[in-house]
Formats: sequence, structure tokens, C-alpha cells
Amino acid sequence: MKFYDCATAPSPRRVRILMAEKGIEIETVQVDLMNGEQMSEAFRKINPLGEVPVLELDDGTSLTQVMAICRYLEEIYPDIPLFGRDPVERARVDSINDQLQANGMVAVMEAFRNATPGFVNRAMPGPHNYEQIPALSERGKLRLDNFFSDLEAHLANNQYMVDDYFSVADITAFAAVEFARWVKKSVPEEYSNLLRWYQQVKQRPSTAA
Ligand SMILES: N[C@@H](CCC(=O)N[C@@H](CS)C(=O)NCC(=O)O)C(=O)O
Repeated sequence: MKFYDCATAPSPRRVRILMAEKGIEIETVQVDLMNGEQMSEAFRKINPLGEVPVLELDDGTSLTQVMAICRYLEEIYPDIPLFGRDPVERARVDSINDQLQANGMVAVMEAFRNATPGFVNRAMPGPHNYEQIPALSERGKLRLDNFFSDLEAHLANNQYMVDDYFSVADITAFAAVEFARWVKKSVPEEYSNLLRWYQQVKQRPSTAA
């Protein structure tokens, strides 16, 4: 297998953290997003979307999308389950993970890409160009304020995203909280539950990935 990564990008980082949690090592190729390598003919043969992460299997199959890759790795390396340990827990992990993706990762992406000069005409990743909409950047920042306050309330009664069980949803939330710095948003200092969770996750060696 080969993992197509970009060391500075938040989406492949989620896969790297999951791999580190499971102790998986996969040959890794860096894709230079800064210089547009994702749009090269060679890379688009691997992923026509022009996005990382990609996991290329030994038979040449390319798996794209963070969660699809993570779920595949969970299935072939089931030890240390990160998607839930029974049907209800799996559904709860999926449910909150979807919310964290939409309200955290996507909110930062909108805030960042719609206002950053280097992303003019590239307000969304992928094969199609979209102009920036500055109002979406402002809305993304508002959504992040709500993301933090919703997490603060949630973590008053939960050690992790799902009870006391560390899961892939914590990886998504952690990546989103750190990605938020790109738009100068950080956890308000009075949010003690969220900060407690953040420090706890940050101490895991996998988050250095
Ligand atoms: N839908 C993809 C999105 C991944 C994504 O946004 N990747 C970014 C890096 S964090 C990317 O490849 N950007 C390329 C670009 O901006 O052209 C997923 O969830 O896996």
C-alpha cells in the first residue's frame, strides 16, 4: 500500500493519527499542495479529484476520502477499534463524527479558503474552480464559535466524543480544533471541559503525526 499525504494539510493528518493509534506503518508519498502537484496529470491518474489523502492498494485501487480510508484501515487492522465496539457505539461514533466533520472541518475550510489570497478561485478543493465568497468566510468563523461552545457543553458529560471511549470522532474533532488556528480561532480559555479534552488528546503520541 502507498499513502499519499501532505504533511501540512489537515485532512491527511486525520489518517496519520489513526495509523499512529493503530501502530500501522505505510509507505508514504508527499504531495506538494503548495505548488499544485495535486492537479498534475500524474497525480490525477491516482486521484482524479486532485485531493489528498489517497490510499493506493497493492492492486492499484485508489481509496479517497478520509473516512473511507480510515474505515478500510479499521477493517484490515481491527485491533484497537476506533469506530466503536458494538453496533450502537459504531452508530454513535458515525453520528457525532459526521457532525464534527460538517461543523468543524468544513467550517474552518470555508472560513479559510474563502478569505485567503492564495486560494482565489480555489474556494473549494477538488477538480472544479470556485470563486471566493467572503461572506462564507465570516459565516465559517461564526460556525466555529458555535462548534466550540457546543463541544464545551458536550464534554461536560463526556470524557471523549462518545462517553469514555476514544474514537475516530476524537481524531476529527482534534484535527478541526487545530485547523481552526489557520483562521485565528482558538478554544476560549473559559471552556474548561473542551480544554481538558484537548489536553488529554494532545498527550497521545499519535497527535504528533
Ligand atoms: N473530501 C476530502 C477532502 C480532502 C481535502 O480537503 N484535502 C485537501 C487537503 S486538506 C486537498 O487535497 N486540497 C487540495 C487543493 O486545495 O487543491 C476528504 O474528506 O478526504
